Amino acid sequence: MVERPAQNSLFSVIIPTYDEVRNIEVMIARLQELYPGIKVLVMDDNSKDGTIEVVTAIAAKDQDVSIVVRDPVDRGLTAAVMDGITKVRTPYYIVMDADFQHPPETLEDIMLSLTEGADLVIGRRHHKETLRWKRRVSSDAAQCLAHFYLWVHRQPHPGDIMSGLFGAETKLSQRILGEKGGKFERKGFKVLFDLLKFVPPGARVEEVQYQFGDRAGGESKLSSTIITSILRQCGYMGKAMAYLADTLILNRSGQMVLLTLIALLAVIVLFL
Ligand SMILES: Nc1nc2c(ncn2[C@@H]2O[C@H](COP(=O)(O)OP(=O)(O)OP(=O)(O)O)[C@@H](O)[C@H]2O)c(=O)[nH]1
Ligand SMILES: [Mg+2]
Repeated sequence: MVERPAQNSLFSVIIPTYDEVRNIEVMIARLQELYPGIKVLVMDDNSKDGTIEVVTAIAAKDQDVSIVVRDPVDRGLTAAVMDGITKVRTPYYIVMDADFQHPPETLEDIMLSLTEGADLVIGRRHHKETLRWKRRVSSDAAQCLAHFYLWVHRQPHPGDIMSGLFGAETKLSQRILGEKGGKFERKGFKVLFDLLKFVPPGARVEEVQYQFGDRAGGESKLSSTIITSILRQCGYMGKAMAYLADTLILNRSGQMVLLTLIALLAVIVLFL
């Protein structure tokens, strides 16, 4: 628990949701128990399972909680988080999933780093034993590729670029979105990668470790498009590769092989 509760009101937690009725109420309650006074902003993409009704009912009684139900035409995890960031009115925000894979307790470390002057704090997944091997290979390949891309462009390249748990100074992020938001992969899943591409020189980027757990309830929303979506985040070459994969109608395994090959190439260029 944060020792100085007054600090909590400096933070908004942005939770993107799609069909999270089995998690969201417990998650909001847990956050408020740990960090009384913290703001919670749920960015929902037209859930059909009652998530909207549950959060709307909480928000009606609690001014610290709000929900935005987004335009269905613009559905996307990255788009939801981007819109959330532009709506934040507190000095800092933290993005986290609804399904308890990001432990609410880890927010305390992120909050501390931010109040001590960090501009962007990234939750680095500690254990990934819960991932099946196929997911782990594609996750590692994507990390390598993103790492290489950021290294080439002399941008910060922390250990877990694919993390969905991160916090930042609000004004800086809003400035990045205002200037570069058009270059973000709105329908993508990895908004942190896009943010890192445009973090200004000298920005203080830090990491905190956390234990990546199992989804508490409900279903994963990750789709097979994630691999080409990450490729599309890697400049013109990446976009061309993604186009190639889509045109050749590669299945997910084919796309995984392609991504792994490109990542391998990146590692060779980076280290040899
Ligand atoms: N607003 C919005 N939220 C989404 C969308 N897709 C996923 N989410 C939310 O984003 C968070 C992460 O989604 P998950 O499906 O858990 O993805 P993941 O954690 O990478 O995958 P798993 O490890 O399989 O759970 C959850 O809170 C989801 O409800 C979307 O299209 N729009
Ligand atoms: Mg999840």
